[in-house]
Amino acid sequence: MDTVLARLPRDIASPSAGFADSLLAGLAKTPKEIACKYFYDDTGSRLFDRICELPEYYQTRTETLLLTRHAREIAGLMGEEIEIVEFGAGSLRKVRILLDALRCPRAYTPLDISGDYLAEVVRSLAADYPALTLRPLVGDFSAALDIPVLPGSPRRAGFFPGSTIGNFRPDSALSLLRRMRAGLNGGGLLIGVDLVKDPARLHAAYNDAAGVTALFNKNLLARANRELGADFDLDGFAHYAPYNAAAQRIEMYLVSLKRQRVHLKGHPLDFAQGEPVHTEDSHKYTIESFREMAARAGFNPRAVWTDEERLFSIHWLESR
Ligand code: AVI
Repeated sequence: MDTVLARLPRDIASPSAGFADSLLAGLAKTPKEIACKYFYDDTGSRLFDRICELPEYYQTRTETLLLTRHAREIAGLMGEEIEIVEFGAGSLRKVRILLDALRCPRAYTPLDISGDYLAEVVRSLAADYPALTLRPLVGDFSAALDIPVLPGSPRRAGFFPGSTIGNFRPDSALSLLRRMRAGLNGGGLLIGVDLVKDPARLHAAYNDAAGVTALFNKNLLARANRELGADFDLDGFAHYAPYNAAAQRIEMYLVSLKRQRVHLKGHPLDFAQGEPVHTEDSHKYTIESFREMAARAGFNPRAVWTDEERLFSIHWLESR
């Protein structure tokens, strides 16, 4: 089956145009920054899939275990004849656990920023679930959530796994949850949230021995070279990912190893030796602090599942 990819109505601009403008604006700031949503071109999405399989990256394994363990209970809470809307869908692996447990889901709407990657993974899902209505949407779910309603207006259930909520600052996470609630038209949200834990464990997860996270981080620069003709020297920057215990988040940076000038779309960009470029935050929550934020966003936290080591949590939030 050939699946047609539609774009979210408010996200029709070329992703590369957005990348160039955002990069120039972010690198003109002090301190410099690059928005983390630009990690996910085709190469970055594949690198992220490799991160999910790393021994140090406990998140994916633990969330998959929790989904598998509690799939029937989750399916019961979600109900029948629903449309699953997945935000930042990625590899579409985890949703298969839900699809297998749900009785007669009406449709599945995965949203992702990486169109090429989405097209590929949707093709293989369509082959495995031939009876399911699939409606892939390309777009930035953090900016636009006006998802067109399907014929018959099936009840929606949101799915936001992977603790991607942690990549938003708490105030932005709160407004994103509010927008999701509005976009779900009264339906609930199943969301994965990484938990506060031993800093050494967190540090290892973002500083893996095989160096895949470093490649993922540097892909921002490689992508600028590929797509925008920039001349970043990838060996001139180092991956740096400390845990900020006071803010309960991993912070990711690319640190310039020397004084250097880079060219981007005719603009010279200067980096001092040791200058950091902030590329990502990954906030960690306690079960209680996340439930409190969800309640402030207008959800009723109805159920939560966690593992024996309390590494990761999955929450079912009902719309109030
Ligand atoms: C997608 N997101 C939840 C990942 C995280 O853990 O914050 C992105 C990531 N960054 C480095 N490793 C993984």
